[in-house]
Amino acid sequence: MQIEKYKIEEHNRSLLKEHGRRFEFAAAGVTDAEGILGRLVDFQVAIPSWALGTGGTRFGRFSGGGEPRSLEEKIEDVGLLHALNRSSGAISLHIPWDIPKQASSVRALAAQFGLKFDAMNSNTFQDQPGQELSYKFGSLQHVRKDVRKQAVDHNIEVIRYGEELGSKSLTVWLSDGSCFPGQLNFRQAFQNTLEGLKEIYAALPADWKMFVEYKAFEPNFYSTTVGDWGQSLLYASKLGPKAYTLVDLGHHLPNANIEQIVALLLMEGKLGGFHFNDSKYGDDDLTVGSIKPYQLFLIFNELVEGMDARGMNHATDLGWMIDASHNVKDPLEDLLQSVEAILLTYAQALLIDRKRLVAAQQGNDVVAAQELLQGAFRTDVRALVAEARLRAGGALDPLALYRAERVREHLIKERGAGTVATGL
Ligand SMILES: [Mn+2]
Repeated sequence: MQIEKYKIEEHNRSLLKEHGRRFEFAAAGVTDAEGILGRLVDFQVAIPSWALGTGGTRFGRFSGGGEPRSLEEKIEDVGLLHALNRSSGAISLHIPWDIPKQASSVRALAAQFGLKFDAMNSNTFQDQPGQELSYKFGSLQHVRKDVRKQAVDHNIEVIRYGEELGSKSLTVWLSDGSCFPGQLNFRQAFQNTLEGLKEIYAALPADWKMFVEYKAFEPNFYSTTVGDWGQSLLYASKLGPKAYTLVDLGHHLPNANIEQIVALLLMEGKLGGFHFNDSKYGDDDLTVGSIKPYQLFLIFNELVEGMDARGMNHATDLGWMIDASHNVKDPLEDLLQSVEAILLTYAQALLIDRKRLVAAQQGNDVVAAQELLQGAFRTDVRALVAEARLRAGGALDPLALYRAERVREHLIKERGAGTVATGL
C-alpha cells in the first residue's frame, strides 16, 4: 500500500489555510524559525523492522491484521510512514527475523521509498530453529567456548548482511546475565563478553560503528552482564574508537537520571546511538512521549547542548531509532505518534535560549534556569513541526490522512487478517 503524492497534496490543501494561521503565530514567537525548520527537515528517525507488527507480551499477542509478511512488506510500511511524515527515512533490521534473500533487490526497494538501512541488530537472546547450541545460559558470557564462538560468528554474519545493504553500524544487545545469586562469576562473565565483543569488533568494516546497548534487567533478574551505562562504557572504551554506548530510554532502573547519563556520554565522545520509547515501570516500550514528555525534553536538552559542544551534526552523528512495540495500537499509527513526539521535543529543545541558561547557571539563579527550560517545554511547536513536514513534501496531519485513506483496512485486505510479522 502506498499513498499517492496527489493525495498528500489534496490533504494539505484542505488544511493549508488553518495551518498558515497557526504557523504564522508560532513562527512569530521564535527567534530563528527558519533555522529550526531546516533542522527539523534534516532529522530522521529509523524505524525498527520489529515495530511494524503488533508487539506481544509473554502473556499474549493480539494481531490487528495486515501485518507485513516479509522484509519487503516491512520496507513498504516504513516507506508509507516516510511518505506521510518525511522523517522516517531509515529502517533498522534484525537478523534472523529479516534476512535479506536478495540484497540487491532489497536495497533497490528501499531506495525507491527513499529509505536507508540503519543499524543492524543481532539476536543471541533466543534460540533459533536448528541452532546447534543454546543461549539459555547466555551467549558471549557463556562458560563454554563453543557457545561463545557461535554467538560471535552470528554477529559477524549480521555485519556481512549489513554490508550488502549499505548499513554502517551494528547494535549488540545481550540478554546475558543471571537469575540467581551464585549462578555467575561476574568478572568471568565480563571477560568472556569482552573477548567476544573484541572478535566482533575486529570484523567491523573501517567505516562502521558498533553500539553496545545496556539494559538493567529482564530477561535476567539478578544480574545483567551489560547492565548499565557504566558497564557499556567500560566495554566500549576497551574495544576502541568505533565502539559506542547506546542508550535505550526503557533500559534503566526506575527514576534514573537519563539526561545526566546522556550528557556525560556525549562529553566522553562515547554516545553512539539512541533508542526512543516511553515507560511507566520498566522496559514498557510504549509510544514515545506518551508517559513522561518532560523527561524526554530534558534528555533532548542535553543531547542538543552536548552535541553542539562537540560540533556534532544533530541529524547524522548519532543513530536515532525508535525501539517500541506493544499490544493495543495499530503499529503504524503508533509509529507516527512516536516520530511526531520526537520532532516536537527536538524542536522545543532547539528553542532553549542557551546564553541565558548559561548565565543563570553561572549566577546560581535556579529559578531563572527552570523558567527557561519550562518556557521552551510549554511552547506549542506543533505548527513548526507541521510546516517542516509540509516543506519536505509530507502531510500536514499524517495520522488524519492515514485514517482517511483507511490504510489498515487496505493492508488487511491485501495481506489478510491473521498475518503475524516476525519479531517479538
Ligand atoms: Mn533498544
